[in-house]
Amino acid sequence: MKMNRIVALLLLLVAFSCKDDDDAPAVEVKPPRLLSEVAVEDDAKIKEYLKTHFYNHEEFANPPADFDFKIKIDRIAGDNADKIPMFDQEELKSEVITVLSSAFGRTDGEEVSHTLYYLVAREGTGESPTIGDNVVLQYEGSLLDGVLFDGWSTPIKEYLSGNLTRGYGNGVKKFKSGTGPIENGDGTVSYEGYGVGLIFIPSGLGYFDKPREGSGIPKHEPLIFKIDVLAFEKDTDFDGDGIPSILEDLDGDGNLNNDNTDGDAGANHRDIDDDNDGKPTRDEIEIDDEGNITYPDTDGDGTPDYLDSDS
Ligand SMILES: [Ca+2]
Ligand SMILES: [Ca+2]
Ligand SMILES: [Ca+2]
Ligand SMILES: [Ca+2]
Repeated sequence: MKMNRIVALLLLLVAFSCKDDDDAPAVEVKPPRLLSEVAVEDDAKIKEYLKTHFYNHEEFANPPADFDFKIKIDRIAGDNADKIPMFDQEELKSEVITVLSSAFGRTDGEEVSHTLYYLVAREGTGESPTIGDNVVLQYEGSLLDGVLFDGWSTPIKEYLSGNLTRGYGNGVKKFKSGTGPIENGDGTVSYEGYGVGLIFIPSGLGYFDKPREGSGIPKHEPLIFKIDVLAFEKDTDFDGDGIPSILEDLDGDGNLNNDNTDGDAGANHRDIDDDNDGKPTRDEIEIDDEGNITYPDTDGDGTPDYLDSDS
């Protein structure tokens, strides 16, 4: 509201000052920045960061007896001038992920490759979750300038294809969990041997130009997460329709939110009637005593019943 008034006032002032001047430039309205343009910029920012900062690699390589397995990052300078930049550590890895600008409400049809960087400081002793799993973790999110915007220092459960950024979910699934929860006898639990690391997210795999209000995240800003991947629920079935979420990624592109058979409000992993024929998915599949799922195709047209609205 306040903003609108200020804008209105500014427009009025501009209109006023241009009144008697035919040569004055028209009010400039900036077009929204292109995903492709910001992607290049973000990648350069992240690389620059990785080349000018180091983490406590030595402690992870040879853990002191009392080491807490927390990542510490600092700039390469002064006493630390001889440290190895994260960019040159072999535990830094990356993955290219394609983002459609339509994911941010754009209509320009852009399809832009983004590089997600992640650094595995400690390999977990367990398995890796999929992008369709509930994961128990701890994290700390910051901007490249070190300003913290979010964090959770006790175990929290998150659904990797839920209301999270693609960069975050795709980063977390690169890590392995540990063992636990282990009861400490005083009402608390702990985990051992869990994966620890960093995720570097370009804004196109983050919030791009739509960070939540009050989140402290500016538009078009890369994000860094320190994460501890403690545990996960293997084959999480988020909507409880009998099919593990990861198996609802029908096109197999690692994005569960773009598979929506009936075109309603819910992608299949969060829809209990995937073909909207009134019969719950759970009643259109068969699950045996060992948990094996079969997908009947009654009319034999190649589309299983649960995805076939006319059978
Ligand atoms: Ca499901
Ligand atoms: Ca998909
Ligand atoms: Ca649906
Ligand atoms: Ca159905």
